[in-house]
Amino acid sequence: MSLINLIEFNCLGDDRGGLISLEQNKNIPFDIKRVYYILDTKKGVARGFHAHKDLQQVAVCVKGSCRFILDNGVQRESVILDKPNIGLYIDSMKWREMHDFSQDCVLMVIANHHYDEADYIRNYDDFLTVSVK
Ligand code: T46
Repeated sequence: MSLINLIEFNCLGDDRGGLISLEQNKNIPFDIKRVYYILDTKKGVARGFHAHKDLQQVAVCVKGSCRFILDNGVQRESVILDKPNIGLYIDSMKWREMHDFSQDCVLMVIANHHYDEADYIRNYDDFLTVSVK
């Protein structure tokens, strides 16, 4: 089974321009507790390199592009996000890395929990120990 789960959002735009609406438990498959966005990422910088014990997220590249790697400890897959109407669903216990940010990239992430550093697994060997059982 693929690790890459993409959600396509309806485009509600008209001749005035674009509009996309995100709603909890409708096109976002969980209760929304937090939204953050990553922008102005410096050239050549990669981010992520962690997993979450208990966090679901949907990542949307609302402007520009970046490449996600998702890894469950056995499989590793890559996807380019470059459309504001496409969300990448990221389940808990998936190692994630973000690479190849375009200069104009604005990556918005919707999460089902508040920020909690204790939920992060930031060491890949620790991740493998708990994920591959
Ligand atoms: C993820 C990927 C896709 C906060 O204080 N609150 C927040 O909501 C977030 C997301 C981060 N922070 C702090 C924690 C660190 O001191 O901001 C700093 C940078 O966070 P981090 O290095 O974890 O950022 P990324 O880009 O590596 O990862 C982020 C999310 O943290 C993570 O949950 O799945 O984006």
